[in-house]
Amino acid sequence: MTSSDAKEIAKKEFEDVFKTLAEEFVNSIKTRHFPHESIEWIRKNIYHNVPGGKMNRGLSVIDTLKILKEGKVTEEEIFKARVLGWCVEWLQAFFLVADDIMDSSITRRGNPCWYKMEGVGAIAINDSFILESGIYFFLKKYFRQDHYYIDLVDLFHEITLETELGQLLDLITAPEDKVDLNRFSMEKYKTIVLYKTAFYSFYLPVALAMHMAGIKDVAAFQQAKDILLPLGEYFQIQDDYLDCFGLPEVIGKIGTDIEDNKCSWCVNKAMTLATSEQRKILDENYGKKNSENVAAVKEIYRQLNIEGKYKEYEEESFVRINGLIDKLDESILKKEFI
Ligand code: DMA
Ligand code: MG
Ligand code: MG
Ligand code: MG
Repeated sequence: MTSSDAKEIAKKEFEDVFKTLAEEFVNSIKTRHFPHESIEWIRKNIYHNVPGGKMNRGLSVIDTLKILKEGKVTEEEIFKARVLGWCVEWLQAFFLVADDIMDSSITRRGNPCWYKMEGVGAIAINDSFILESGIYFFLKKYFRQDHYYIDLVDLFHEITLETELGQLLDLITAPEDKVDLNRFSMEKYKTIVLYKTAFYSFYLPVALAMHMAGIKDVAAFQQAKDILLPLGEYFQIQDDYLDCFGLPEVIGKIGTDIEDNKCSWCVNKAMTLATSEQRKILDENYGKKNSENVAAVKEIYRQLNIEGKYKEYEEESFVRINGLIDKLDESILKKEFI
């Protein structure tokens, strides 16, 4: 069996748990004797928004647990790691439903955004809250007896706040009515992506597995952050690059960062390279919901070879992050298992 076959099997086994969890959540609403149409609404919300992504976040809980326990994991532990993986995916769904409203996005994972679905609209705001509640329903159902239950609850709360703070900064740095590129800087950009993406996408899945493995040493959690947060920054820079240069058929979503006046890596990079004439064109065209303005911004990106600069950044990050991994003090984790 090749490693890609093994990956496909792991993915399939993870996906199989989704339906069980979705039905458990829906059934718990049924026991409240809620009207049939509300039960069906919730089911549709869940099936539209939770599955269908790359599932990297969810899968990394299981991978991390297997590595930490050096393969000595029971079927029950694997199942519980899958439940935690789905909790991360539900958290992601909760954020994305709201993010698409706030970013005026059109498609997600190749489908219309949930708020764009017929009859949904602003109800999507409450639907996003319901998805968040799913996390705590599953934590209680599967982990309430475990000594680390409160650590899991606390971690989800903490990471949720961090992500919300990142989303706040992302949004107030991109006001719809006042385009002012002077608000942007690489430094501000890094704060936004650390909070809105890196904590929940990279640190959270690993930290959950660490709690399951019984790790208590704060130094070990800090060490995980030291590697995973830079990885998260790299991931969001890639997301920003793809927003502008990726094909919607491939990335499953239509980019809106230029129209939305977002403090994206692309515009920050362009600002560091632009001549005063090019900067003027950026000032005049950025943050406008008109295809001619967007095309003018993309033309400046082409002139400045932002695609090439991204490729350079990618190579540089690969070396830098590998350097961080090589420098890891392995004794911190080993101490936990002696
Ligand atoms: C995503 O930022 C952050 C969260 C918390 C969902 P984004 O708006 O760049 O994401 P996407 O490109 O997927 O809409
Ligand atoms: Mg978005
Ligand atoms: Mg956003
Ligand atoms: Mg994006």
